[in-house]
Amino acid sequence: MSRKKAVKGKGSSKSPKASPSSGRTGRGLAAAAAPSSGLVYPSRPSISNSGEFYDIAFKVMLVGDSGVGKTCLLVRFKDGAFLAGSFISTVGIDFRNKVMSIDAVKVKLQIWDTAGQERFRSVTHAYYRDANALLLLYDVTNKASFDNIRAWLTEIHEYAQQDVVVMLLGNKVDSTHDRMVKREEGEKLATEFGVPFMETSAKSGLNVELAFTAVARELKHRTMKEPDEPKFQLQQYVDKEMRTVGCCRS
Ligand SMILES: Nc1nc2c(ncn2[C@@H]2O[C@H](COP(=O)(O)OP(=O)(O)OP(=O)(O)O)[C@@H](O)[C@H]2O)c(=O)[nH]1
Ligand SMILES: [Mg+2]
Repeated sequence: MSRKKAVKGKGSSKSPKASPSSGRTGRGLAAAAAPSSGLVYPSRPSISNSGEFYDIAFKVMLVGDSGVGKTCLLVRFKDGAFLAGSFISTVGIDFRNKVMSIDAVKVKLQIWDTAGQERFRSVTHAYYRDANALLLLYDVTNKASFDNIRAWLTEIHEYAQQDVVVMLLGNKVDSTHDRMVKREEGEKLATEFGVPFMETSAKSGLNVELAFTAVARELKHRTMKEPDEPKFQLQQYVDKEMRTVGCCRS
């Protein structure tokens, strides 16, 4: 299998679909590269300007209401840090790359961090169709963000590919005293829509790595699975990993 190099860092600003570039007040770039095809196939050589090699690549999008912790989740995963302090809303859309090793295969995740604010919705819609996976977040301390999950799922259904991997994440579980949404409620909703579910904390790091690893495994499995190999069970994998490491994996 040939290996390619990963493009490093943040999204470029050449997108024709970009949000207003004058408003760089948030953490994200106001404009980002236009979506291209979701997968990079092992046989096709690829260009890049960073040093990391990879075998396959996938696009993952973080979606959900403003303030649920999408940017913080990405920063935690990518840099192992938590963005404390005042909340700076993402403007438009931005991406970061991370190469993970899954069963000796280098899997590059190109992770798109979207703005949750309504005014950027038309920008983010354009990126759904190329996403291989969507991490849909709500904030366990914010009931409205949970109630809006149904609307988000409708939107995903409308704009994303039919076989997109969707995972529901209840974030901010470190805020135990402010919790407004029970774990069981999240599980119930996820079961209703047939999507895997887990609770996370970008602040403590709880389950952050696991969420991305599970999605990367699912995508890698779909692409490289042998015909007689059984289907990867994402929820089972997550449950098993959480049992193995206890409740508080970071
Ligand atoms: N306690 C706690 N706070 C968090 C966590 N994740 C994010 N926050 C806080 O929540 C606020 C919003 O986080 P962001 O990551 O910027 O939210 P977002 O979903 O990217 O918001 P938009 O960019 O507007 O869509 C910030 O003040 C963060 O510090 C978490 O896991 N626990
Ligand atoms: Mg953000």
